[in-house]
Amino acid sequence: RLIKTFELRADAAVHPLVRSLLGIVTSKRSNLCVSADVSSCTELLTLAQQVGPHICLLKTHVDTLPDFSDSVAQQLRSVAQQHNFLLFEDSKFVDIGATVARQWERRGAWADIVTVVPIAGDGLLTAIAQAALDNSKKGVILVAEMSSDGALRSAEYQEMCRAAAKRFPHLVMGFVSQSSISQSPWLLQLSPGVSVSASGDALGQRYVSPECSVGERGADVIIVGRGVTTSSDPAAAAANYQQLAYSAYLERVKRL
Ligand code: UP6
Repeated sequence: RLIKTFELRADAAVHPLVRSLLGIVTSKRSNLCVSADVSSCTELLTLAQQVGPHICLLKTHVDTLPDFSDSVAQQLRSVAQQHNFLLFEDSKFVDIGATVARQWERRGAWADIVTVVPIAGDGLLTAIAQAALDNSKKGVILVAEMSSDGALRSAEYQEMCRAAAKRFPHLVMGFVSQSSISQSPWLLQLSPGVSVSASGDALGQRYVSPECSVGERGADVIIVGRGVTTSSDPAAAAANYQQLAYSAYLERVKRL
C-alpha cells in the first residue's frame, strides 16, 4: 500500500466510521477486535468491561445469546462509550434484500458495524443502506475469505467483494479476509483465525499468530475469540494480543 499508516489512511477514508475506527486504533494503540463468543449476556457485559481498555472493536453473534435484548444493547453501548470502542455484530447476512431487511431490526440495527456475505447481488446492501437511514453511522464489512479449512478461495468471488465495495462506498468499510483483497487504503482488512497458542480447533478453524496475520497476511485488525475468552484472565490475554498486533503493525509500516 502506498498510503501505509493508519493516520494517513484515516485521512483518505470515504466512510466516516473508518475514520472513527482508525482514530480509536491509533489513540488506544490497539488493532485488536475481541470476538465475545460467550453464552449469556451477563458474561458478554463482564467481558466487555474486562477487555474494553485493550480493544478497538467488540464482535458479537447476538443470535447465539438467548437473552439478548434492547436493554443489553444499551448497556453494551455505554461500556463501548466508556472504553472507546465500536460494536461489531457478526451477522454474516447472506439473503435476498427483503429478508435481510427483516433480519436487520433484530440483528443489525443495534450495532455500529455488521458483516455481509455478498453472494446474492446488490439487494442485500441496498436493504441495509435503506434500513440504516443515516449510513454514515453504520458500516458493513464484507466476508471475502474465511479462515477455516476448506473455505472458498475464489478470485471471482473476491472480485465480487471488491466491486460491491466500490458500488457502496458509503456503506462498506472493508473485508474479513486472510489476505489483501483491495489496494484501496481506506478499505480495512479484518482477520480472524488468530491465536498465540493453538493451530486450529476440532471443527476446521485454522489459526496463525498475530505477527503472521498482521505482518505477512496484511491484517489491519485481528479478531481473537477463544484466545481471549477461554483465558483465566481475559484482560491480560487481550493486553497481550493488543501489544503483539500493534507491534506487528508498527513493524510493517517500517518495512513497507
Ligand atoms: N470468524 C472466523 N473466521 C472467518 C470469519 N469469521 O473465525 O473467516 C468468526 C467466528 C468467531 C471468530 O464466527 O466468532 O471469528 C473466531 O473465533 P476464535 O478466535 O475463537 O476461533
